[in-house]
Amino acid sequence: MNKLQKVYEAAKECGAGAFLFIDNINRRYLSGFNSSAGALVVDKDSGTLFLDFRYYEMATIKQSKGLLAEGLEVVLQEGSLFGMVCDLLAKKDIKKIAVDGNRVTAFELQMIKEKLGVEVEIKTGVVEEFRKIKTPEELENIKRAQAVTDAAFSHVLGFIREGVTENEVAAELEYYIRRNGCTLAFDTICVSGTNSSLPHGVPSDKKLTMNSFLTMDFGAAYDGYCSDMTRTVVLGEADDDMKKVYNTVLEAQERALAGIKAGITGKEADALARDHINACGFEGAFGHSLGHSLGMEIHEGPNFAWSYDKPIPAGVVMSVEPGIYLGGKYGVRIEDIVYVTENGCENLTSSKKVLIEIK
Ligand SMILES: [Mn+2]
Repeated sequence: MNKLQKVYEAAKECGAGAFLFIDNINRRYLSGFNSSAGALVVDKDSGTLFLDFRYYEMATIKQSKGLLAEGLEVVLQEGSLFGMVCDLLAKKDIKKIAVDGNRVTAFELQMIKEKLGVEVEIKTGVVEEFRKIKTPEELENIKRAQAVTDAAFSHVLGFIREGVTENEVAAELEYYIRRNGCTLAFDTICVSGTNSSLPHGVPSDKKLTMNSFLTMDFGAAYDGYCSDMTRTVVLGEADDDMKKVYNTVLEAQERALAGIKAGITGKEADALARDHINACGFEGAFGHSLGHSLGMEIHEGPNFAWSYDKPIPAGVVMSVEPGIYLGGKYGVRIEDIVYVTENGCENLTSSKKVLIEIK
């Protein structure tokens, strides 16, 4: 059964004749076409993708190359989008539709109900459930994105020096990613010295100073698929306390990487890293969860978190990112992404993790 058929089955389960998608992410995932506007109606026959003039020609070109979902009908939007969806539903005698409640605003839901004049069933998480398990093609896109991310890190090591600002380091990473055929998966985090204790700190005009940490959390996206990576390096030399913090984070990550495989719960995976950090005297300093899934979005489910007590299936891509944050002092985070398999996990990140001191 293909993606569209699976979505129709979910609609049928609640007595609906079609599933309507107006959000960009799930519409792209199901149709294979990326646009900032449009509607996808999935019914028993297949899918109908309504696109306006800005996207229609591009979609027909992609379809002629076999790059869109099989059996998809691409229709040029003339007049109102909801008016055209309404006509299609009437033509197919569909009186009830399903809509993803997580993916429409309250206003859009009101419009859908008013303009389409059909019964609306709110379903959530149907497509997100399919998206958890990556196909070989999706995994390949993530690997390509991560390869560019790793290369950006190697590149930026030659750029980091005393007096350069956090903003300049972030820009250098982002420029490299763009020049190498990718877009940004999320806003780059680049924090130095005392700012590095802020897990999601924003880069500033602060100049890098000697003998302090610099944490960079960044990622490229290739053909809509995200990568994610964090490295903390030292400009100059690390003192013994800094080395202890760094090595504790690294050991915690290695323990987690060694234990992750299909069937482990999110809570168990999180504990592999957290217990070590706590045992080394840093209780309370690892203030976020171990990791998240990623794909078309940078944060997807499932999670490696104390609050996620369900088993992690094979076929998901997850981040593994322990950290220690000492407020007012500094912080360290090390993040790789892995593909979870039956017997373990494949690390998709290739950058080395031994503490780098840039002299
Ligand atoms: Mn992450």
